[in-house]
Amino acid sequence: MSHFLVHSAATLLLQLVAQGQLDMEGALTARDRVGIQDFVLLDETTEAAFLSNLKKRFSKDLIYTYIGTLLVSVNPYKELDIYNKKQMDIYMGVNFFELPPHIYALADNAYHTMLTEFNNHFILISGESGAGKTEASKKILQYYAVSCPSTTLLNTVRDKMLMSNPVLEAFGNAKTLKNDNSSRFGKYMDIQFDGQGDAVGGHILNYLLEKSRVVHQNHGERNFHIFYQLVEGGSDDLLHQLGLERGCQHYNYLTQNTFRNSVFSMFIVSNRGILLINYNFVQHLFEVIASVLHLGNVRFDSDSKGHALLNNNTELHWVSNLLGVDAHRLQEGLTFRKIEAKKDQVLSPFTTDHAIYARDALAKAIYGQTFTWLVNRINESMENKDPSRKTVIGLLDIYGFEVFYVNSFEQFCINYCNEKLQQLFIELTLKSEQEEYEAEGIEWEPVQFFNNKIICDLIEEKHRGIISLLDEECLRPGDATDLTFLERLEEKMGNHPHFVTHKLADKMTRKTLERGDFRLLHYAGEVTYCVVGFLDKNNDLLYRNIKDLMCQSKNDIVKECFSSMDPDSRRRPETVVTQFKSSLQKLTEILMAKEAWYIRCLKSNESKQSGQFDEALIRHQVKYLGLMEHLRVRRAGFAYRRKYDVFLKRYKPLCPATWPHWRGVAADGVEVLVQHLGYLPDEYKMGRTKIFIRHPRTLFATEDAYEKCKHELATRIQAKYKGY
Ligand code: AD9
Ligand code: MG
Repeated sequence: MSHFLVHSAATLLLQLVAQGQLDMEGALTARDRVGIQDFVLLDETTEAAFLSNLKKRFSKDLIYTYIGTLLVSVNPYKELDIYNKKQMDIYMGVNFFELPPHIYALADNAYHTMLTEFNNHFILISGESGAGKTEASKKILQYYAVSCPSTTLLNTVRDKMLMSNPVLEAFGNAKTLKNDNSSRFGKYMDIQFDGQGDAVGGHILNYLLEKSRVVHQNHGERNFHIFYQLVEGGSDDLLHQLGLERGCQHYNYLTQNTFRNSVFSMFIVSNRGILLINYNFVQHLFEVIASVLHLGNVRFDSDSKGHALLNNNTELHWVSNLLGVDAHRLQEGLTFRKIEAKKDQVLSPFTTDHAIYARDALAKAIYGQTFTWLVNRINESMENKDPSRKTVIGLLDIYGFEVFYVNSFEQFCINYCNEKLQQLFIELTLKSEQEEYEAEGIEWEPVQFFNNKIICDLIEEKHRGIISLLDEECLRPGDATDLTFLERLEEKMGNHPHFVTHKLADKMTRKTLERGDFRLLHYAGEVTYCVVGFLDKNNDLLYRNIKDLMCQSKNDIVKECFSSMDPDSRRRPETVVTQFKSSLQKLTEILMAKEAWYIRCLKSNESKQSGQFDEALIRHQVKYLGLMEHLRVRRAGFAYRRKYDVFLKRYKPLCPATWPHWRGVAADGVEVLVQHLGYLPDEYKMGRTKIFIRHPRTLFATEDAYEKCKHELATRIQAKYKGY
């Protein structure tokens, strides 16, 4: 072992002692008590050993464990005293394996790699609904906000980044059966840093908000938090102004009346002038939220011909007041459809069902558009004013895989998105890792893994996948319905190993399926989807007369949102799922161009209880997340690799033969260098273009030596100049 490693191991031991993680009796005692902090060091790579280690650590509130540089996190469902300034200071600038695993360590290492290599990174946080992704992304953001160097000017950018979280959570999160604070939109946030490592800006991309929640929630679930925050937490004056009564029971769109802690702070903060959105807009934002609630209370009766009639005018007038649109035209828009026949316009009356549909479509459109508007304003406020020299760390926090009793179009989109992220993970780790060894001529025993590409293809393949068939049905004039869509699916997908329909269900899985259902065997488990509503939700149509009316709104937000929807365009807009598919495609491209870090979040139990380690549930997640395969690849493989010239350029001062110049081939220089550093034959391999280093600790030791050498060099130069 090189002396660098000895130094590193000693540092590690001392730090563990200081942290109370290790007593002086030595490493073995600690190992027995707190388990192994990197699965790569486990004696055996069986699932049982893996779970037992995870469980042991969980019972000691040690929720983080590494697999190499990947961080596994188990949701503790209780506040742990490990997220504070003191902990942040401990982890700042320290090598990955020198301290117990922590999300701060991962954040810090991504940050320092970015600074030293001046390249872009992203942190992929994945796991099923309620596993802890959003909490993880918040911890990382806090870490950067608190621990990066700062100037007063830049503090405001930081405050804005931090504040964007509660604001977007208020509008985009809701209670579901899986998670009391479930993300109902996908979020990718770039944190931009300048060359000194100061956070100088941020940018958010948002993905498909589950806006159907505005008008309907399943039993036991709730609408978006913001509605409750307004009707429960708004001042008397404000509620009076908006025509709202205190209490959710007054609103049809708000079914449950338990009130979660308020994050009403955005408005207070904007009052103090720090933040996010111009104060004038805050009032408009309240009006939008209130108008949606009033819309939900608009009711219809039917006349003798079965046509819809407004039940009473009060709610409608509130909507028209708050949105600043003509009440008569609004009423017309909700009860008639405008049909253009040649040059004439004919009003065709709605049935009550149709009127309810139009009303709900408007509520969803207003809310959905406003959400995007909000993201845009937040982006403006966080914009980096000098983008000349910047690198980024991207944080991806998307809705997790979910299975409910009834699963609809929304779950289909969410689970599809999770398939894509799993595919990305496989591409970037298991697959490309093994391909790289092959390309570099490194001897390698291949590790088998399940590649979910087959499911991604089933869903998204051009002309043949589920999405294409759904779009075809949506565009087909005439008698297309949810059930004809299902028939098409049965016809085209019947034989696919990951697709089960009513007809095949008994035979294949021995579980029956209802007539209107189809089942997908996702990477993370089976999900039965009910096709009802698929076509409508995918079309997401809003009648033109309503759209036109909203463009004339006196509420600046609504006006801006609807005008940008291009109401005059005769072109049919892309369907929801196709837009989603291309946004995920773009996301994949954004991510593929960056260096990846992974956090795999595990849900400890289904009942949101602290201290409960549901072994079967966790085993299932460990399996489908591919953690065992990842571990096997990691153990057999190499944690670190760099092109010869890059490696040599950085570390050549450590060896007299390579410093200051190496005249020969870079690979030979690297060989001389690592020999000098005392690398053992088993610790590294020389590939065709790169050096591969098995354990990060070897590299860290080299890096320590480099820092020391740099310091000595600087001191020598200083001393030399002092002499003059
Ligand atoms: V979803 O896919 O958006 O439905 P997430 O985002 O994976 O889901 P979330 O981060 O919201 O889950 O975590 C769910 C709940 O678990 C939180 O509201 C906390 O109560 C709890 N949690 C998660 N992580 C931690 C943690 N590190 N410490 C304490 C935690 N509690
Ligand atoms: Mg979340």
